[in-house]
Amino acid sequence: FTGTLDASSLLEKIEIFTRTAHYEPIRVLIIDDSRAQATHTERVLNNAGIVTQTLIEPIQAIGVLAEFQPDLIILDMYMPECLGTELAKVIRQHERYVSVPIIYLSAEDDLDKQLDAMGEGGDDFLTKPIKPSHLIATVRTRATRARSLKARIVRDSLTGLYNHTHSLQLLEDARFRARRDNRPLSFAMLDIDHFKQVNDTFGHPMGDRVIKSLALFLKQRLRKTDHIGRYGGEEFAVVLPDTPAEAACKVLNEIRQRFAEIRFPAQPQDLSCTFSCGITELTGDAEVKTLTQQADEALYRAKHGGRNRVER
Ligand code: GH3
Ligand code: MG
Ligand code: MG
Ligand code: MG
Repeated sequence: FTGTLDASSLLEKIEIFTRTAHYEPIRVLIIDDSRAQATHTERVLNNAGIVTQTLIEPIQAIGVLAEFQPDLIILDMYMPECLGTELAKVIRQHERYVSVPIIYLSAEDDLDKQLDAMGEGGDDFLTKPIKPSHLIATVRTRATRARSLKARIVRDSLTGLYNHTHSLQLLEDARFRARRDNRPLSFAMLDIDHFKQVNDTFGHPMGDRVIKSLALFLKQRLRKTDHIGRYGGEEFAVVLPDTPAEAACKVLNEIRQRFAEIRFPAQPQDLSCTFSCGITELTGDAEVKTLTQQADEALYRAKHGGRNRVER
C-alpha cells in the first residue's frame, strides 16, 4: 500500500455526500431480454449509487413504469417479443412518460439504424461494449436534467404545490397502491369561502397572498407522505395515503380551525378567511373519477351547509 490518504479530498467527498444525501437516488429501468446483459448494466449503475430495476419481458413495461417510476429507461434494441423502437413508441404514447429519457444500449453499430431508433422516441444511442464511466455519466446527466425539468412541469408557480394534472396522477398512483396493499386512502378537496369578495374588497394581490398562505399552511400541517395540489384558482386537492376518512376529517378540521384564526393585516380592517372541505375515502375499486366526484359532492354539501366546515 503506497498511496497516502488525502484528507482534503476525503473531506470534499464527505461534503458532497452530505450535500446530496437528501436527494433521492437516480432510478433506472433496464429493459433487456438478456439477463446476463442486464445484470452487467445493473452492476455498473449500482456501483455508482444508481437504483435499478430490470425487466426481461418488455410486454410488462407500462405496468412496471407506473410502479417503479424511473428517472430514465435503458432499452435494448433487439428482443424476441418486440423491438426496442416499438416499445419506445408505446411508452411515448403515455402522456406521463413523454419526458422520461430513453437510452438505447445495443451492439447495433449501423449508424442509420441508430438514427432511426432515435427518431422513434429514443434520446440517445450507446453501443456495447461501453465503458462504465461513459454509461454512468450519460445516465447521470440525462436523468438529473429530466428530473429538474419534471419538477418544474408538475408544479404550480404561485404556490409551489402540484398542479391540477399532476394532482390527479398522484391520486391515480395512490389509488393503485392502496388497492394493491389493501390500505385506506382519502382524498380531500378544499375551496376558499367567498373568495371573490376577498379580491373585490382587498385586491387581487391580497387574494394571491391568501392562496399562498393556505398552501404553506397545508404543507406545514399535513404529513410528508400526503400530496397537496392546487386544483384550481382557490381550490386545493389533498391525497392522503394510509388514511381513513375519519382521520382525514379530523386533521382537515384542525387545519380549518387554525386557518380561520389567521389575521391578514389589511386596510381598512384585517382580513380573515375560511375554507370548506369535502372528503371521500376509497372503497372497492372506485376510479379516480368517482373519487373526485364524491369529494366534490361533499364539498358542495359543506358549502351549502354554511361553509367553513368539513363534510364527507
Ligand atoms: P364560494 O364560497 O362559493 O367558493 O365563493 P367564491 O367567491 O370563493 O367562489 P367563486 O368560485 O365564485 O370565486 C372564486 C374566485 O377566485 C374567482 C376568481 O376571481 C378568484 N381567483 C381564482 N384564481 C385566483 C388567483 O390565482 N388569484 C386570485 N387573487 N384570485 C383568484
Ligand atoms: Mg436483446
Ligand atoms: Mg371555487
Ligand atoms: Mg371559493
